[in-house]
Amino acid sequence: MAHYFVGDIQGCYDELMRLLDKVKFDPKQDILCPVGDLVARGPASEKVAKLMLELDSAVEPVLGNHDLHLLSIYAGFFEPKKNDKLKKLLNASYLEKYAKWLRKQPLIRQYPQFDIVMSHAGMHPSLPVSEQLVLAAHAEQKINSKDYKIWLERMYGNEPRKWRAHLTEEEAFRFIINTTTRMRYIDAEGGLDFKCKLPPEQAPLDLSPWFDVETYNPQTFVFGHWAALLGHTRNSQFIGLDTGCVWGNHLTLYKAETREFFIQQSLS
Ligand SMILES: [Mn+2]
Repeated sequence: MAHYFVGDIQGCYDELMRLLDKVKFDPKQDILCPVGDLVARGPASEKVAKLMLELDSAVEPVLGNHDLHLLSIYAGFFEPKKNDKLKKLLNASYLEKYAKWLRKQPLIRQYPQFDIVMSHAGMHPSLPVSEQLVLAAHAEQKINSKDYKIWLERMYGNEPRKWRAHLTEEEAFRFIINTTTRMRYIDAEGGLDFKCKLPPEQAPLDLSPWFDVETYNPQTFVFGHWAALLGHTRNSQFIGLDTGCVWGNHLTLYKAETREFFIQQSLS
């Protein structure tokens, strides 16, 4: 049995299949742990979604911003963006089943046997992981509840930038969603920044990648979301798996048992 963490798939079905072949992935024994953003910009989101449903208990994803946005499109709040290639998925017979499945997925997963914490964008450096897990559990309940559409509508927005005690329920919800699915940089005041998507060497000096801010959380963090990093965090405590397959770079798989990386060049 092995655990394979994989970067942002974004509808890159063929590349994912090549990687699963390469490692001889066996759904009866192995677990695939995608870091979120399963669908959207790549050529075959509908095939990736179908595969996720077929893998069933052999797949353990976390939610990414594109996964949450897909739920908002499904709920009727938005039309797909021009560069989202979601048409086939939105017309698929299994769309309802997929949306239901997606709503059951968490924002954060822990793998204590490897001392790994996984979320799509990362974990806030200034809050204990245990507190973020509590906030995430509340948010996950809302997304999986009957009232999920109300909460999806409340999800959009950049405030509050900073955690503080006595946030309202809605503020706490947005804070943990933004932290775990959208965060890249933290500004000089400790607030989340959502504007800058540049790699760290090109970023303004008052911004730090979240993984460069000093933290007392000792775990290894597995994340995706930030294609411009191409996996380079310069710190083995932080494993960045988004290597921009959908932008013509490559898809990265990480086998936790052996700490091996496998890559597949983009086929498009
Ligand atoms: Mn993302």
